[in-house]
Amino acid sequence: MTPDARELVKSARRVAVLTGAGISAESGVPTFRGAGGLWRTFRAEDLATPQAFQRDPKLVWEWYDWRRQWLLTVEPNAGHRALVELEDRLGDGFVLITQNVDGLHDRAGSHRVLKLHGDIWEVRCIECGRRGRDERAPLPDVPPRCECGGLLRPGVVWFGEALPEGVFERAMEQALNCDLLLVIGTSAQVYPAAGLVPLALRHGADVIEVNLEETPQSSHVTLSLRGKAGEILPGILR
Ligand code: BJW
Ligand code: ZN
Repeated sequence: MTPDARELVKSARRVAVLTGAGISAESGVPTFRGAGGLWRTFRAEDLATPQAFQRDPKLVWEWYDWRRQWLLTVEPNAGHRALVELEDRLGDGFVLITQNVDGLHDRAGSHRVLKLHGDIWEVRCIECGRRGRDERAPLPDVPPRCECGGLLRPGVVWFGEALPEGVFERAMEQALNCDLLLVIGTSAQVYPAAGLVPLALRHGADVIEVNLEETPQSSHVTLSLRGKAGEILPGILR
C-alpha cells in the first residue's frame, strides 16, 4: 500500500527538510536548470566558479547584482510558509537544510536553517578575509571592494569549493537521525547536498520528494509527489 504523505508527516518526530531552487520558483525566482532555468542563458562554468571570478570579477558581480535586485522584488510563498508552520510545531525536532542562497526561508520566518551554499547577501574579502552583509541592490560599485582595497566576493559556494565549515557535517548528522526527510524542489544533481537523500534512506528514514519533474532520486524515495511545492506542502504539512 502506498504510504500517505500526511500520515508520514504526522508520525515523524524528527523531520529534516532539504530545499532547492524549485521552492522559490513560485515566488518568481528563476531556477538553475530545466525550463526557464538561470543557466539556460548563463553558463554555470562561466559564472559560478572561482576561476570565472578570477578571470572577470565584474561580469560575475553583474550577474549577482542582477539576481540581488530581482530578489528585492519577490516575496516568500506558501511553500516557504508551510515549512515555518511545521517548524513551529516540531521545534527542536525540525531542521531546514537549504541549497538556496536567496534568503527567502529567513524572510518567511524559518529559524533552524542550515545554508549549504551560503547567502547571496553576504560578502567576503578575498584579501583580508573580512566578512559582512550588504543588502544594497544595485550595488553602488561593481565589483565592490573592501576597506582594505581588496576585492569582495559573494558569500556563496561555487563549484569546486568546500561548503561552509561545519555546516555539511551538521546536515549529515540531521539526515542520519531524522525519521522523515522532505526533499523539495531540487534537481538532486549537485553534491554533496544530493548525497543527503541516500544517506537518510540508508539510515531508515522515510523520504518524501516534492518536485515538478522526476529526479535521479525519485525511484529510490518512499514517496515522490509531482507538483508545485507551494500547492503540495500546505496540504501535506497541516
Ligand atoms: C519545482 C518547482 C516548484 C521547479 N515546485 N519543484 C561529478 C560527480 C559528483 C560530484 C561532482 C562531479 N564533478 C564535480 C562535482 C562536485 C560538484 C557537483 O556536484 N557537480 C555536479 C553538478 C556534477 N560540487 C561541488 O563542487 C561542491 N563542492 C564540492 O564538492 O567541494 C569539494 C571540496 C571539498 C573540500 C575542499 C574543496 C572542495 C559545491 C557545489 C556548489 C553549488 N553552487 C551553486 C551556486 C550557488 C551560488 C549561486 O546561487 O550563484 O548552488 S550551483 C547551483 O546548484 C546552486 C544550487 O544550490 C545548486 C542546486 O540546484 P537546485 O537547487 O537543485 O536547482 P535546480 O535548478 O537544479 O533544480 C530545481 C528543481 O526544482 C527542478 O528539479 C525542478 O523540476 C524543480 N521545480 N519549480 C517544486 N514550483
Ligand atoms: Zn579586505
